Amino acid sequence: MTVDTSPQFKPATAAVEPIRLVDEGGTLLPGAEPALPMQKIFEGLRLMMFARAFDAKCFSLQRQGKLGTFAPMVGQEAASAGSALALDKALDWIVPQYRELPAQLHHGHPVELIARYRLGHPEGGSLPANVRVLQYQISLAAQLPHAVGLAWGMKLKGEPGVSIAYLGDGASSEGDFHESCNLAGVVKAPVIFFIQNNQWAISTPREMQSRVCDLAARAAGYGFCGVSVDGNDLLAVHKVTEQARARGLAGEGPTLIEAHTYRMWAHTTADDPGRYVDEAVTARWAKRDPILRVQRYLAGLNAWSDEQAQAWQQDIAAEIETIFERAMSESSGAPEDVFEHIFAQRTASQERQRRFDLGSEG
Ligand SMILES: Cc1ncc(C[n+]2csc(CCOP(=O)(O)OP(=O)(O)O)c2C)c(N)n1
Ligand SMILES: [Mg+2]
Repeated sequence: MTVDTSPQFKPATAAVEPIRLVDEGGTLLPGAEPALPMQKIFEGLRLMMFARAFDAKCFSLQRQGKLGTFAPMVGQEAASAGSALALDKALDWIVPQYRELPAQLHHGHPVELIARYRLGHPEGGSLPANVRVLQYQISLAAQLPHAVGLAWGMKLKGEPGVSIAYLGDGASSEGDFHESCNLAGVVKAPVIFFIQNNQWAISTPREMQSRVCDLAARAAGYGFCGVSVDGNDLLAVHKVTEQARARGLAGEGPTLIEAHTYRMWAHTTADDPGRYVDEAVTARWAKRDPILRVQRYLAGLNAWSDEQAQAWQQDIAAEIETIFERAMSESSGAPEDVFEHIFAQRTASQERQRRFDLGSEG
């Protein structure tokens, strides 16, 4: 039997070049029009530099045994910061996975609480009521139905806002992702699914995640737009997210953004990427560093210098030292405190566990 090649048998789409405005050397590409004013570019740069230094500090503390396991986002700063810059803190919701430090900070998640969360202080799990950020989601893709619900709710109430749900390339293989996309498409929820394709799901590479040429192509299966962007280009990420937001507000429903980026460090502090990552690939991505790219772009406009970079770094380091000094001088609470934050009324089983924890039951 011959293979039917008629157009009704739709072929898989071919990969498209991700949208990019600024190249690796910091040069604006011909015809590219950045939509970010200078003051916002500086804001984005500061956010990215701060987040990288914050992760470096946490990494050092973790290695000293003073801080728990965490997922560094080094290398992915532009994807996170660029998207957050396109949002409105008062109207939009951020629904993170666990690698969105710059976006959380920009949207008003207090840095003091993030430090406490990483140090294991129970109070780090709280958020001020007016901050439109949900807590971290470790269970992959479980945040996505919530993001759709938030967006659909805003639409039903006639509120002018969108929700943006971050997820990884690995999380895009979960059932929750597909169910969320389907429902969001059907009800035209103003939600942005933002895939941070950092090429890895722990040690599973992107190629093992899906046969589609690019993850953005999946949107077509749910009846909405998908777009690929250079995730290490702050200006491009901002631009596509701004577009996605505008589409949502205009009643066009969801958008799927795939930001091509790279996880430069370990999956978490408990991982050893040396066992599965090719150093040559990491070195190639290092040349596409998102922070250097913005700095080079600004330097090309005579708006940035090495001295300025040094001054900012010192300033940021001092700020981070103060945050951790203060947080580490506080009590992180007693181990049994965890039982205070589950149910209003402890169950018999929790009560038994608590007594065991206190050493009064063997
Ligand atoms: C439902 C579920 N299955 C498995 C895991 C274990 N796990 C934690 S992170 C991770 C990889 C996630 O990869 P990706 O979504 O690409 O995000 P990244 O860590 O690369 O940012 C896995 C499999 C989990 N947390 N939740
Ligand atoms: Mg990943």
